[in-house]
Amino acid sequence: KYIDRREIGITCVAFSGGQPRPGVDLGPEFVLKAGLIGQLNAMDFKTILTDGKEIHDYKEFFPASDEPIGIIKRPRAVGIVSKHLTDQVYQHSKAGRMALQIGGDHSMGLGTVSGIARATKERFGQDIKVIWVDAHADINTPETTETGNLHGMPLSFLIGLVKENIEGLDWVVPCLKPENIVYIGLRDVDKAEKQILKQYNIKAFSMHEIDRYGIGAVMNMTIEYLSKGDTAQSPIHLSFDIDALDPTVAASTGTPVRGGLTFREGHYICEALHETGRLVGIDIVELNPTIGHSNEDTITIGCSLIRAALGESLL
Ligand code: 6HN
Ligand code: MN
Ligand code: MN
Ligand code: MN
Repeated sequence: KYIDRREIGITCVAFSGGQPRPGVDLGPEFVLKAGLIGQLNAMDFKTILTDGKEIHDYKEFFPASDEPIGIIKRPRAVGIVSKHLTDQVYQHSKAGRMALQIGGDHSMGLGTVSGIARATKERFGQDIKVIWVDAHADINTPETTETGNLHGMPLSFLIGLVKENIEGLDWVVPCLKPENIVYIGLRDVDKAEKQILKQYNIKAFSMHEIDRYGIGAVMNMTIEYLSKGDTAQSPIHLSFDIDALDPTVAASTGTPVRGGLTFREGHYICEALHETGRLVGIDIVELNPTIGHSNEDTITIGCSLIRAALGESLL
């Protein structure tokens, strides 16, 4: 009921500034070359490229110098990208389209969640719920980060943990409640992040829980958790970091961690979310085709995860 037409608004974010390794900005180009648009059209979706452009790098908006603030790297570039992305995603979502974002590093989650949250609040008066599928928790604050890489911090900004104004990022308005997040796939969480997860009682299914219960039960619990109370049927955004998958499955990513999701577990997550009928947005991020062996596999899997979340049937 949230998506009233078979239309997908696609924003390809060619950005790597939220982390140090070059190449993640090439993710979208490879995904398009792999034929994603044709695949979605074959599923009877009308695809609408943001501003009619295949790739967005937002470089014309970057400041000439972007000195670190404390240890935070490239705050202005990250801020500008996500500020534009917020408006682009908002436009699609507001028009009742599925918003699909391809990255690019995960700092872009700042923009995707902000845009979707604004649109769903306006359209339905409801708060957005977010499934963050990732090896990492991406919830460091500018105080707790050990690396200064903003792809490890978007959720702390989104839930309002960052009180100080950081130049370039001061536009971010907290738009996500901690109780409306569910993590799946965690296995490399920094000490300070663990404290934040505990303090705010954030729901998380780490690889340990996936091993214990199996992915079927984990998705049942996830959907049950997101279906309580007066926002029982509220819209859901999926932010899928490809590093949630095991590196033997998807090697082309910047911060791989052993012991991840299998090919099927990743797809099952997407299929189960599709079945809820509540998905309004999808991010697929951290595809870095310049890293790892057989990058074709990682890119192909990115495409098939997207199709799974859009309801490609297996039979
Ligand atoms: N990602 N926790 C580490 C950091 O730098 O804060 C890793 C972050 C990884 C971020 O994979 O999107
Ligand atoms: Mn991430
Ligand atoms: Mn990650
Ligand atoms: Mn770590």
